[in-house]
Amino acid sequence: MRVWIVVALCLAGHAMAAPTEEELIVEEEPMVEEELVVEEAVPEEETTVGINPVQIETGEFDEAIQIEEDFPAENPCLNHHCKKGKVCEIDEENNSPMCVCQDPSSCPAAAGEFEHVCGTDNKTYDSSCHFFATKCALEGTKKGHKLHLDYLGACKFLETCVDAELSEFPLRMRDWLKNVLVTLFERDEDNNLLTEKQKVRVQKIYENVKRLQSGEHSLDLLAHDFEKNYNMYIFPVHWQFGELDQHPADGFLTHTELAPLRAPLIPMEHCTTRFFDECDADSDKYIALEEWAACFGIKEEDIDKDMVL
Ligand SMILES: *[C@@H]1O[C@H](CO)[C@@H](O)[C@H](O)[C@H]1NC(C)=O
Ligand SMILES: [Ca+2]
Ligand SMILES: [Ca+2]
Repeated sequence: MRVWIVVALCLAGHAMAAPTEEELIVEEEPMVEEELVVEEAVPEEETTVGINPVQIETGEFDEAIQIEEDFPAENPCLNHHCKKGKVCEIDEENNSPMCVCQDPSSCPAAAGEFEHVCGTDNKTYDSSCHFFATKCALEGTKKGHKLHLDYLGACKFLETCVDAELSEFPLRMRDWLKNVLVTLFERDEDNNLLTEKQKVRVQKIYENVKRLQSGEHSLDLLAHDFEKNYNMYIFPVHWQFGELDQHPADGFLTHTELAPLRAPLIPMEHCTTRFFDECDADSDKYIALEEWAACFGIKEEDIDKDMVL
């Protein structure tokens, strides 16, 4: 329920919605540790601590890896979680579970165009299940290595992001992050979406936001507010980084970690790709907290690693 409230608000707000599913996280850079994290049997109930509006929809698309439940006690695949694009099969020799590439034709038929996704090859896939199954089949090849899920929805023509638009992007994104946090705060009551420490921080923002009332904010107003209430934006920028930096939480965002935020945003905000590309100032393919904060206009002296937790 919460998801849709948050999402609806985002849509109404600034066309910067961020619904997404956890599976995007699984689209891997082939980093050894990350692969392990995903490949290993993950306990079914991974807790979603400090839940993120962009990650709440966890599991919605999990039908793709339904497991036969005839003999729950005896089926080694029952609690064996495979990453997206793979399914569990029993190794006959020693009756142990193993993950093998899923046949795309075994994916459930897409219920509609809204399930389509666009790959970085600019090819439309029926659903993320079809995408990940296809990517799995290419594992180990250069093509497979380069293929990522780019955005949600069918591939379409995306306008080039010009410099003037690029400079507006962080203004709206920052405002949106702040609104997401405030909404979480408002609905928190006993949901524990935020930790106590986070609540104290958001409380201040919340009181401030009551002044700058809702509605369409012009870019001028947003720019002015950022200057005037700069302090209010520091925490939301850190918070979002922490929400994304979890696979692993190492102070760097990979393409995969960023996907839950990017993928739903790209079709609506054509500067998304360029913004995050340029965010990686040293072009090492990772966005460090310092780079992230800088591209949202947070001053170096206000970057605080402890605030991310
Ligand atoms: C990607 O595909 C869409 C739809 O087929 C097309 O309109 C667009 O121009 C393509 N983009 C690129 C960069 O080739
Ligand atoms: Ca990370
Ligand atoms: Ca970098």
